[in-house]
Amino acid sequence: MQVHDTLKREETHTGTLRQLRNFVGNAYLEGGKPFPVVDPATGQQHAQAFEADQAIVDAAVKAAENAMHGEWGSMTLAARRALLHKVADGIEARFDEFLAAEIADTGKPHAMASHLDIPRGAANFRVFADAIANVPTEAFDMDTPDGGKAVNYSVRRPLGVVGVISPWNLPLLLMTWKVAPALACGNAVIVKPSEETPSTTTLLGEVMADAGMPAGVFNVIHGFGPGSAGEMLVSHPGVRAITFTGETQTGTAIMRAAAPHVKPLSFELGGKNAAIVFADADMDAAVAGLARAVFLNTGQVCLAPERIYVERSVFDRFVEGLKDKALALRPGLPTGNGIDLGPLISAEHREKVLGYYRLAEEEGANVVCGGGVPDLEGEAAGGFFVEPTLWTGLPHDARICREEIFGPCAAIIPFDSEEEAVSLANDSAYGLAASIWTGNLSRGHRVGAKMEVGICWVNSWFLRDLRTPFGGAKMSGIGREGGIHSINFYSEPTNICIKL
Ligand code: NAD
Ligand code: 6OD
Repeated sequence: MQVHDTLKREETHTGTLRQLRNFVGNAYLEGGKPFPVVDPATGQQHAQAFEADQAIVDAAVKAAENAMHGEWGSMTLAARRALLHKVADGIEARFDEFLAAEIADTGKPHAMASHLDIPRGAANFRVFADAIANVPTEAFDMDTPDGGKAVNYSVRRPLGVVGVISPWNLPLLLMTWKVAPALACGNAVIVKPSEETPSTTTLLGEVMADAGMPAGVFNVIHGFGPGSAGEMLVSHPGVRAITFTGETQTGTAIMRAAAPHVKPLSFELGGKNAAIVFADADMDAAVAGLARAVFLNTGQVCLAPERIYVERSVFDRFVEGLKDKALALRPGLPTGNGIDLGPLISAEHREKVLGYYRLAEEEGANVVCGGGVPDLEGEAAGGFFVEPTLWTGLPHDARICREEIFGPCAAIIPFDSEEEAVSLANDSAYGLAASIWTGNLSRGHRVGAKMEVGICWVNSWFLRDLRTPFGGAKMSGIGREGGIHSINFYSEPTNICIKL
């Protein structure tokens, strides 16, 4: 089946806009209430999506259930794996369309989207297509009370219809990170992408259909959270599990809505990540590595450090180095020459981040650099840009050091001993990621093992092996995904006990 009208442009009262329809049973549906999708680099609407109502959500659940009971449910593992590789091929074949769609929704610099977001979209499918082929089965033989024997083994079954709710910061990457293992395990999915970034998920519908994915295996519903498609998906009795990436507060709302049906939940939530820089670190590498960590994607990466603890003897040198990196960043339109700082996702999010910039000063921060809005010309003047910002002088209990900001900013705080650094880093309600910068790998190992987080990098950041467990401790999440951990969430074992 060839479906080629996803991103078709239509004249509307606001101009020529891409139309992002709900995708159910391998077809784009008419219906739903239109809402604008804005390019954050210019502040201009570039598309309109259609908010799914209850009838559309019900249709998506029905289509997904039918897929589970039909061809998809009885497909061989080899055929399923081949389809997932074809989906990866499809993303790669339409790389430029995915790139343009992701950039239009997020405003992120071209280099970042082309090196990270889109390649990871394809890689997620390949990795889980292969992972599912290598899952062991546990088996136990046992003595029975009558002196005989029995053998136990387990088979993995898919959960059924899985709801995938994804955020706006790395839209294709984070959505496929959940869709790929869910499909590898034989589930059907209904994806609710962020209302801010619906384009690449909608485009993926075409790729799925063109790859030969049976109708109803991959469905997309658009809309918002409370009282909209998100909540309808979570509370729908036909949806058997929810996998969610987003804010911690949203996670608690989803938990409440999922509770009546006791749905399994996998949550990747917010963070307030710490980095620790020891005096024995390669200082140039630490400065360069942390500049990338703090400012990549304009700080809108859940793993980004917003608290940097630096050993006192190298504090001033580190602060000067990071400040130079911040001042060298060039904000602007994604395709601009040498642009390496995109906008924040929305006017609303910029207000939130600027509110924290003001709060930092009220809490007594010394503003090392930034703190405001850059002066940009042309189309970018309408975009949601902020200056990269660094603070020193904040007390550890300041709200700036405790609450997730999700912007291109960090507080830099001195420490005097390894023990103190560990205790400061762990003193957080969150526990997603940490990074340690040291020339002493024994120390890296020792301190890493004490970090109360899901992932701790030593002398690096956001270096990903997709076979490893990924997730958050404390209020940063529930469960782990990646490799066998994803397979464990998206499938359920049944123990077969055979009396011999
Ligand atoms: P968000 O929680 O506002 O929205 C995420 C998704 O949830 C969106 O699709 C939204 O429409 C939906 N949603 C909102 N309320 C809902 C409800 N009541 N029921 C069902 N769905 C609902 O998050 P965001 O602003 O899109 O993303 C930024 C946040 O995500 C940050 O806190 C960041 O740390 C976190 N994040 C975490 C990870 C991780 O791996 N731990 C990765 C990326 C982002
Ligand atoms: O790399 C990944 O698999 C992943 N889930 C990254 C999350 C980034 C948060 O913004």
